Amino acid sequence: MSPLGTVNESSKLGWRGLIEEYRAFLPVRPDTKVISLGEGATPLIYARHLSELKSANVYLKFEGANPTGSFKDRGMTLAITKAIEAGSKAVVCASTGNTSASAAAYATAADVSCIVLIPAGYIALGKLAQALIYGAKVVQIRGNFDKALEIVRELGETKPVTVVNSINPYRIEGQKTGAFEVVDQLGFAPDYHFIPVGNAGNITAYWKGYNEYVSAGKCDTLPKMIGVQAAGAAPIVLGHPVENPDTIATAIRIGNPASWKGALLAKSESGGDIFSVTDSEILFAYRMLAKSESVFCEPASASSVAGLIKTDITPGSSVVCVLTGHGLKDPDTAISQIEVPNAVDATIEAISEAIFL
Ligand code: AN7
Repeated sequence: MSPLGTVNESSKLGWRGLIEEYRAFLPVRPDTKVISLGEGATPLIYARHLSELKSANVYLKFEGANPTGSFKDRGMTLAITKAIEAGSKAVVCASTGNTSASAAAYATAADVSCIVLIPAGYIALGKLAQALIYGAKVVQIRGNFDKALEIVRELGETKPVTVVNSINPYRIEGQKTGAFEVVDQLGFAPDYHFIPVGNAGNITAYWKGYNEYVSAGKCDTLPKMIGVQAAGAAPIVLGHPVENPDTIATAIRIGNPASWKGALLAKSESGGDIFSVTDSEILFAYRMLAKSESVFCEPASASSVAGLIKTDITPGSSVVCVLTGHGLKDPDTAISQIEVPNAVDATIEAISEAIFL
């Protein structure tokens, strides 16, 4: 049997988790005890309808396929691995949901305790269920994510706990492997990289990853980084913090991003852009992705595609949109977007009538 927090060699047909696969690019020593749940190696799906719509080759990096259903697992495997190496016994994070689910799972894999602060009433149901069932100490606060992160920063300075939000640099280091995978899967870097922006850690991480892969000779070009915020939570677009951010995409309901500067650098150095999309544009992309591309992601994730739909891109370009989290995280939003059919009698007649045969 494998020891706690390690992945059997045969996991994912030989994939050993992203730390082992990208060891040379990550701050681990030969004797570092790696805490992994087999994260990474997520599908890069060719989006045939979007490709036709934009006269381009559009790919979806489906991060919902990670062990806890979001890209956060990329950063968390390394953040928890390094916390354990440093002798930490407890980790803490603020979260709009996905970070808490991931931190809870990896903390359990490492046998350390996990405390999460979440904004009461603004966490998708699946994420709350995850954090609790993985065994985290969940504190719901009367306040938003920005307030929770402020308190977590203070806890990190005053209590014996390791902060595992993306202000922890190991989170960014782990997440940059998303860019490595895109290049390894495509064989080159795309022309455009669309990505949702909340706390701005992921756009910072992908830009770092692409740059490191160019330096290592793994690809020759860099993509234009296109960050997409929700219109009601778009501090970077507006150029100032947003006191009361609001959007249906609760994952990116963030008014004062920690990696603000990293996002602006990614935009300016890559010749990209950061702009916003409305909730109805997000929901349109969300439904379209499921119905036309067979990919069910959460609303925040669909903002990358909502951004692509609005953008004029050069025909023939290659485009990657990161879909950051799984659609099952947020069943309430899914149900609100569809009509759930009533039950009918279990007879051929009643069923035929229901399906208009
Ligand atoms: C699905 O879980 O901030 O710009 O606390 O869950 O790196 O913050 C989540 C963010 C995009 C934004 N898509 O990424 C949290 C949290 C999904 C997310 C983002 C988040 P960043």
